[in-house]
Amino acid sequence: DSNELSEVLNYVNSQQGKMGAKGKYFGKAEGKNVVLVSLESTQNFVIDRKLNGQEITPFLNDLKEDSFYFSNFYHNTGQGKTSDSEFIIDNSMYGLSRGAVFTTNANNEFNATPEILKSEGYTPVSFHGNHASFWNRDVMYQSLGYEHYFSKKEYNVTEENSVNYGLKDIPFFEQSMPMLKGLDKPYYAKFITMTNHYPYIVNNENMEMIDPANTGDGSVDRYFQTVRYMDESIKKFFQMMKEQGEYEDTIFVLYGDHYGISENHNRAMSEILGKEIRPFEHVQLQKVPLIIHVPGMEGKEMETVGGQIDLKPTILNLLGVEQKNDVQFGTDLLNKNRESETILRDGSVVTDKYVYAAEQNICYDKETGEEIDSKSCAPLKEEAETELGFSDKVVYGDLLRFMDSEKEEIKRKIKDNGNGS
Ligand code: GP9
Ligand code: MN
Repeated sequence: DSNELSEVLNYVNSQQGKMGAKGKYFGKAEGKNVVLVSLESTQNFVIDRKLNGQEITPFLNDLKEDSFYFSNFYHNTGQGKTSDSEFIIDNSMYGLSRGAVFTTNANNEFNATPEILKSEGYTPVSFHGNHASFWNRDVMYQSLGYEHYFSKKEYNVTEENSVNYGLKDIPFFEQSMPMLKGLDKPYYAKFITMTNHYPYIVNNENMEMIDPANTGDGSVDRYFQTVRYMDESIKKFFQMMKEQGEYEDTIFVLYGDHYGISENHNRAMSEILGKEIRPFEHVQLQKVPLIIHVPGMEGKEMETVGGQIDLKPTILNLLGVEQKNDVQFGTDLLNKNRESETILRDGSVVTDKYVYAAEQNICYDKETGEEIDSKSCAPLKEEAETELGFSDKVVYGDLLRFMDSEKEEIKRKIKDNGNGS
């Protein structure tokens, strides 16, 4: 009920309150278009790495030099995979411990970024070359406030230009361009790539821009080729954005949606990384790239520990949009007062000092990777349980439907206090 919502609001407001004033980047990208690019299954270990002497992500490696590049950024997803990443990013709330919010709670009341930006005059849309109903997106997108979903039926998808789940990333971006050009500005446009998806199928020479790895684990070996292909597609996308005159007025947020290589491939991965994969390394492998490009702003590596949960407040702050009494579990990644920390969906926690691996209940020193006394991580474990619990309560109880009456109540209290009563 609405009492439960007040409890959650008290919690999130006290978390946000610790940060103090708006950061110095508030409003720095006011009125700009926002382009989100979901990098399918892309883990951060590919960034700046070479395989057989060749870069795996040459374009992203370059792009990050004149962007904010977050080198300690994690996905917070669970079983809902891509859909969880979308949910987390647009709402700054966690996915569920089981199943996918997109399928189980699509008719809830939300206060998502697309809806907020629509009331600021933005056109919020999503582009993705799969069937509209996959992950129940066609239904959920309406609840999140997307104005249009450019899905498979709006693309020309042939056997020739497809692989795995469907339309390959290069034709996907090529065909999306005229649709993007047709939108009213400013837009909030999400592009969900798809080619770099398990089992990483390579069906054509033009996907062999680098040689595969040779661990003998086929999907790990091909992963580098499909990541390389995706990187090329993003390079082409940026070229087209420049040619079409969209680039200068747009901020780009590129992020990995979730891990690509599961624990079942630890043997091959330890060969690639040249070390044993303990729970510490497993948690570190949940790092995904985050590159935020704001035209005209200088590049900077940001070491703050964060996750997808932080993107909503980060984007809204850059755009200069006030967010009072919103249920957000994340904080603005560009605010230097934020706590350097993120909570993974399995209850693991990463801070600038510690890595807590929940499943095995082991505490590590983040810097050295050494196992340390579990007491150091005990408060983190508790915090994760509290926060994930609050988020679950909001989703299961559909608590945001009480937001309007809660806001009235808050206004009334302020007014009463003002009257000295
Ligand atoms: C499907 C694509 C992949 O449309 O987003 O979904 P995933 O399996 O990664 O959740
Ligand atoms: Mn995915």
